[in-house]
Amino acid sequence: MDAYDLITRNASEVVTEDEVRALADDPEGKRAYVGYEPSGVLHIGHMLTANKLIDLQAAGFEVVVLLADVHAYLNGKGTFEEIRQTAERMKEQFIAYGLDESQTEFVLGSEYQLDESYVLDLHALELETTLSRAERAMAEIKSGEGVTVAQAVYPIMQALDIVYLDVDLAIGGMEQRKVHMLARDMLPSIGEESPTCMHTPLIADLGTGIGKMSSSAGVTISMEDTTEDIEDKVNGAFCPPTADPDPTDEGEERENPVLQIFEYHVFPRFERVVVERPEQYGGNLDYDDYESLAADLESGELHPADAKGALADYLDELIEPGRAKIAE
Ligand code: IYR
Repeated sequence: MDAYDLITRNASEVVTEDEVRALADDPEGKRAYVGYEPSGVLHIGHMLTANKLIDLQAAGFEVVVLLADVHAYLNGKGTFEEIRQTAERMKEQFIAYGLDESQTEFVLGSEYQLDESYVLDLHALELETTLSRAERAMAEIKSGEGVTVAQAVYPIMQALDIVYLDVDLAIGGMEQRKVHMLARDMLPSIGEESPTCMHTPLIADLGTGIGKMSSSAGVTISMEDTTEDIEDKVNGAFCPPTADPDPTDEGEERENPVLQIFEYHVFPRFERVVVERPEQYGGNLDYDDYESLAADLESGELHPADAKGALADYLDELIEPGRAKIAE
């Protein structure tokens, strides 16, 4: 796989392709980052962007993980003290998950976001950005009802982070795209460059395949789950024996979250996937890419129950080091 393909594999959106190609051509010394509001425990959503950081490290990028404590505070996630304690735990879990500590720079937002120059640049950007633009950027991020001034400041700070962390590439899930578009449009107004961005897909709700999996609603998978929890959750997942499920009666689109987790979590981290089956049901199946597994599920060669059994085993292996860290 060439550097561009590795950097962009499994991305939903690359802004822009030409800009990322230029980075891929000369990755030496290039920096990429993801920011996370510290939250109790690492879950499958964090793990998806972390997979992308692991790809970027493999391609030669320097990787920055922003533990966005001030952002979490502005989004009503607790006191500074609570949030910072959570950030420390989260950092350990990221390392346990597979981010190479020697190649990853972990930064707490408050280390630089309270500096005078940052605050003055923030105010300059506030002058240029309309309230409605900031509010729109937050549609998929804000927690709770209503919009506070804090939530309007949030995306402007996120834009400024790209400048202050001196990164060449900003990564986030698709829910971050409007913040990144704001950054692309508005940073030039304070004399900074438009940043290059890349967005990872959102995984559908495990139980229904509708909407996106989230830690606040529905079923998610996290590093706190036991092996049995994972088996139960995966067994209960929506997984029709076709790669292109029909919409619901209400016309809502349904994804197959079991296939999505194979595609975005399992195949990027394992060279091959073995689905164990008793001889009487045809024996083991062995896959070295996602497409052949998806094709077998669609054709009926691979039964959803067998796919789920394998998925639970591989997920458990990915989660085990982080789970051990939590138990310490
Ligand atoms: N908005 C993110 C957290 C975040 C991301 C970046 I990239 C920042 O520079 C700052 C905060 C979230 O929703 O978790």
